[in-house]
Amino acid sequence: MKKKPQDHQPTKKQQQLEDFKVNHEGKDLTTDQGTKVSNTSESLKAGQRGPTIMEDFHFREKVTHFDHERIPERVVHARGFGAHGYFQVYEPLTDITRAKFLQDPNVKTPVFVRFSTVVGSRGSADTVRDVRGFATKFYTEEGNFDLVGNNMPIFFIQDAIKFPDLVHAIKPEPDNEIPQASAAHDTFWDWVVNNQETTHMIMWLLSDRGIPRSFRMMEGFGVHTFRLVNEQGKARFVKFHWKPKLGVHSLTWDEAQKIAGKDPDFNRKDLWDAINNGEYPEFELGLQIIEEEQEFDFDFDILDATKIWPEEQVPVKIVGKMTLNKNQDNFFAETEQAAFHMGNVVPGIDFTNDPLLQGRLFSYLDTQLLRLGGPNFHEIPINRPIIQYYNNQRDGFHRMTIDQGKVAYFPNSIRQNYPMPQPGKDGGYEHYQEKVEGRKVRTRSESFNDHFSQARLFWNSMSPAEKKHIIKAFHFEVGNVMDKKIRQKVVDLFNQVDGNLAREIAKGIGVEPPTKKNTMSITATSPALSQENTVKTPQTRKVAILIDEGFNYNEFRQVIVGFQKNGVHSEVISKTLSPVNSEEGDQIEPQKSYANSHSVIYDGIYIPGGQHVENLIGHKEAKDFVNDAFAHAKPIGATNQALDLLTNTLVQNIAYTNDHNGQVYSNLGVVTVNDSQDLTEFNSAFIEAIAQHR
Ligand code: HDE
Repeated sequence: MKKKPQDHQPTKKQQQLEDFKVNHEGKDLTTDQGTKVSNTSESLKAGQRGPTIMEDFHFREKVTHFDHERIPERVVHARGFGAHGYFQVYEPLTDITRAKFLQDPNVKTPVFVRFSTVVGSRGSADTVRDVRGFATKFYTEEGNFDLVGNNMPIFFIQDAIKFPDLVHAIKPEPDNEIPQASAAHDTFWDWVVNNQETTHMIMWLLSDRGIPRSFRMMEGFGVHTFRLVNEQGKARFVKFHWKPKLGVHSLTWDEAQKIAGKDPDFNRKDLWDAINNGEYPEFELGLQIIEEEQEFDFDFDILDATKIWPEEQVPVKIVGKMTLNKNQDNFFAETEQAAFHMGNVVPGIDFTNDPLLQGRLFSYLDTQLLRLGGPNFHEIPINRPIIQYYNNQRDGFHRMTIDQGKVAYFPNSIRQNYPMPQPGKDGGYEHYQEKVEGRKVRTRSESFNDHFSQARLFWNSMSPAEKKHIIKAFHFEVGNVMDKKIRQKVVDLFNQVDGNLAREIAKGIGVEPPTKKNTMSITATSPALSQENTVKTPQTRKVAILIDEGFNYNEFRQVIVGFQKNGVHSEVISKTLSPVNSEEGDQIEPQKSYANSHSVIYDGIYIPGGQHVENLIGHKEAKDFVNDAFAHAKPIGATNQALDLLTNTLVQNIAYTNDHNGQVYSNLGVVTVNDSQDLTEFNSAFIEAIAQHR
């Protein structure tokens, strides 16, 4: 996981950004005009106790700037976090696209990625149940290409004209602006029962995908069907995927809710820390490709954004890898001012008639004109391409470039028509010449009408644990709906997905089970949909180690070494932050105390043996740590005397606490050993449990 030093080489984009950076270290304070300031803590007054006077240019500048320092937050995806990196293709993709950045495995294309939640405001918590945005800007030698995706492969609606309705329904209700960052309220579920096309997306949203453990452990999807076009002009349909090298992992709902209070920045901090630690998040780019001739070979319409292309039917071809290797320097300048747009494409990548995509092609530029204050936001450092752009667009708020000469029109003879459009063979973007013909109609294709088959496929593909989580999520989300009629309609709607699902939902929300249970016996599954089949690794997991006066240092040290070998992080937690003495006399300074940590922040816990265990047994917080970790099915490790702590917690019936004779015992993620000073075997069993996560 640790990267070699050459990975720190700044990309071309990172070098470009250097020109805009300002280092304030050791500098004199000046006004925005460069005049040195003598006092910035007292305003200029007429007499010591008199009024502040207009003449105080420094006061006016300082306060005016402050008064104007907020910009509108994004209307959706307001809360986000970005990082820099690069992308490299594994093999030339010449056969399928002419896009230059997909031709040469030696080329590192700079990227900036912004992960986000959708519904909450900028200050909302990271771990709410929601879709996550996964937007990538590739700064290619042919201009910027933005892949503006989500962590779920489908969407709520089929036509972009419904987007304002959807968002009004899911955002806080307009009379009292409640609830924040949540779909668990009447207007959203009223929307759902009146829009059957949303059914499939609800299955994803209420699954574990809605509460990712980490941005580093989510898949990303372009959602829409795009086109790739090669040099010969041959086009194919494509869907874009990002596959995280660490696998796809989630929190539990109880954890997610508690983390929202304990550490609302949980996901952004996780990304920031991983990059700072040199554990660069990696995502492989995958393509699903359908030949034009096969457009109608499927039992779904490939232009319908509420449908996946099951991976077992259309395999995902892995074509390259993105590595995020640098944190931003300034959140506002980079993450907040980043502007993504599907319309930012390069030759070789093209659109289809997906009606959701078509609408998005309008919306992003439009909203950014307002959010970033005019038509020149492409000049903001984070948004600039790495190549110079030339055209006759001029003026507008905050124009930065000084465009020389009198000509700002085309055609012209004064400058021999320059800057000059170029034909496709010389790199000009030429839209794919798809044949389109039809009457002007406000209708939807009948091929978009099946709203339940894939929702059922998703349900059928879940493991028993994943199904349980979905049912519980329904109980929480729909249980918060006041209007009983809406709750009843939810049950009736999901009866069309699966009769048992509907019955289970009904049980928790005080309404009748479906009158006529759906007994449809379609059992097709898609294993790729279940997170149980994902990559499992201990790398970058974070374990809490509980210690008190008189812990056993020898055991502590052996486990730490085991962690380090396997890329597992740990934090030592005790009553206070004061140094703690081991039995052997070694001193350890805890990183956290019970007052400022909680088991939900960690992926597992370990308790070494030693006399300290008696103290731990007396600490409610230490027992809470164990009980909570157990309730969340996290790995718990305990060695020698520490088993006595477990017998004082909910773990008592799971942990094998007697007569170990030095044998390691592992049961439901609880790993113990007694009578053993050599923890080699314990370490491998505990690391394995950490890799399994739950
Ligand atoms: Fe967005 N979406 N969206 N969206 N979207 C925005 O653009 C919109 C949709 C996505 O990190 C907005 O600059 C419409 C699908 C991401 O800055 C806005 C429709 C997918 C981000 C907008 C959709 C997305 C946005 C708000 C229905 C996944 C954050 C601020 C057709 C493929 C990008 C902004 C970032 C942001 C409109 C549906 C992903 C209003 C009209 C489907 C990741 O323009």
